[in-house]
Amino acid sequence: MVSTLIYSVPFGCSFAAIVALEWSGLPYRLARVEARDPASKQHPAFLAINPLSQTPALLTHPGAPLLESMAILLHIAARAPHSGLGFAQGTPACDRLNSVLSFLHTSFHAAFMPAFQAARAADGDARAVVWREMAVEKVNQGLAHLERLLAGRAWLASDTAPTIADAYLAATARWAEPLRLARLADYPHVARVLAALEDDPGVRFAHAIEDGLPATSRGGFHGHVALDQLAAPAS
Ligand SMILES: N[C@@H](CCC(=O)N[C@@H](CS)C(=O)NCC(=O)O)C(=O)O
Repeated sequence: MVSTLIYSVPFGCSFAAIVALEWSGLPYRLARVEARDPASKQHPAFLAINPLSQTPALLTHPGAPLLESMAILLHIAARAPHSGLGFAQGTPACDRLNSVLSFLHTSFHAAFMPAFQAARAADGDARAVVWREMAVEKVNQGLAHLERLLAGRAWLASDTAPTIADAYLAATARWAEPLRLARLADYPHVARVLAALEDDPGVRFAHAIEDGLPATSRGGFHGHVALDQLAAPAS
């Protein structure tokens, strides 16, 4: 079954799911949401799939939406059991993966939200200063924790190959410098892993997709689908 991932630009955390799909070798299509274009972000077919208007959303089958990054990444890993993207539940490796993923999602991703809020604030909105201060503190705390997790390890949850946790790290840590929240050079283990990820064909593919450039898939990508063509969820 060819699944369809709805991703958004610019800089969506849905980047992680593109990378994971590419690493998995599973067949998939992509549907693009332009987050700064209301016609795209509020497209009725997208809202029918996710009324929150958030990405990622994965149609595992036509009309069968799966929402939330964690659920989507774990679904991809489970559907590609020999990819090394995830591990069997209940094993120590899976416990570490689940723990790292939860941290990345509930603490690290969340740490950036006040900075995005500040970036959208009207000129002169005094709250923006406070929001940015919150983001600087929390993002640096998050990077310091990731630095500890990565000391002496090749990847966040594996020593042999990247997992879905590294895909999510690539999607989120890239926000720190453009938003001027932290310097990655202060976190050498994080910087090392991010540099390795930037060199990875799946990550390069996801960047090319986001940037609208020709993208070379390892084979799973079956092209884009227009939002109009998305199947409505079965009621
Ligand atoms: N809990 C959701 C949050 C996803 C999320 O925040 N996505 C952002 C892009 S990084 C988005 O779609 N934001 C648009 C909005 O909230 O209106 C998940 O983890 O999938």
